[in-house]
Amino acid sequence: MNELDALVDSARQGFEQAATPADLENAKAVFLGKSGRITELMKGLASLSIDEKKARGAVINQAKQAIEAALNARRQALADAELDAQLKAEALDVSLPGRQAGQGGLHPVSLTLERIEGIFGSMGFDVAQGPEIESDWFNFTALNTPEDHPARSMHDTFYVEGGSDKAPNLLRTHTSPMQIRHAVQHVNRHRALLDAGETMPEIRVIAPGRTYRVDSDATHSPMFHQCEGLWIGANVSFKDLKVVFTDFCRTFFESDDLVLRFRPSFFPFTEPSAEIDIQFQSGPLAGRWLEVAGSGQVHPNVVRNMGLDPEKYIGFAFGMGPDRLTMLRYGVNDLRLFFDGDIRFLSQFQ
Ligand code: 2NL
Repeated sequence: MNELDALVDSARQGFEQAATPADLENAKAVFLGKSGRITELMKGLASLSIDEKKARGAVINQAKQAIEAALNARRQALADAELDAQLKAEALDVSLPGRQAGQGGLHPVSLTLERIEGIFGSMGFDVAQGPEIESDWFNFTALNTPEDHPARSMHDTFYVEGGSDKAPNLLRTHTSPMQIRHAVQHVNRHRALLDAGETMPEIRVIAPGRTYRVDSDATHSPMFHQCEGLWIGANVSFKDLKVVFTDFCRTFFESDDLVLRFRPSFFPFTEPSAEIDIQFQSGPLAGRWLEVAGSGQVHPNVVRNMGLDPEKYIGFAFGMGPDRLTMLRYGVNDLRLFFDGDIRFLSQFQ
């Protein structure tokens, strides 16, 4: 074997032994690099005659081409091996069924709130939403709640830091404060009419949302939902409240023969006041009286705090618990299920 064949052989072996692309580039340098073996042989041509240069040069070139071919073959082999390894590591079974993108949905209590808003909306009620951190004035004082009322104690209400007489400093215990805010805005918007001694358009609004009380067991959660309603006008009566609330309950529970009972009660913000009970005539809850809301004629002091003359304007209000309505509608017996966030429970409402 001549000297050049031996060189090509040794290059092939060197390339074959290179296990990685980096090894291969190092091996290449030995033969084809600036001071590699082929380059050295080319330099040796300088001392030869023209004819010898031609003959020897052609042979060296052949060897160089053979080495380059071997290099390219090995490069390709290493690249193929790398791709093979990658494909093995990332093996996909394309025959498996695809994974569905998880589909979200509304929380059962949100479904109830949407139902309530839809029903009252169709009866001409606005939907008012507002702050969950409230001031003492909007949450208690404006609602005729005495300074020494137990609801105002730390025992029942979550107070937050930074409060002053005017600054918001408690988590609202009901959504009534939002109704006061809405009523005051309404009155201000119609100030000119009122000043001219004319009658303003009626206030018809519901206030759904989160509320907070220091309370926690199977039927009470420190965060719960409330939806209050307010109807104020020059010519509204308890009859209107009864009609509207009866219609609401029958639509909400999809039960035309559902019966309502207004039972005398007491709230600081209404006088007279009534608890509202419902009775199903069929189904699993038939025959039992179930308490669903509180209601009453808005107390004159509260009407005055809205900026209205209680001699001219009369109002009716109600408050209900959407969490409890959701439990009744779906037959859920533990309120805490709504707030545990267990997907096995929540997905049943989709
Ligand atoms: C209950 C009691 C009630 C009201 C809420 C109300 C709101 C304003 C003025 C007067 Cl702005 N009253 N709200 C009235 C009576 C009862 O709710 O047991 N809720 C679950």
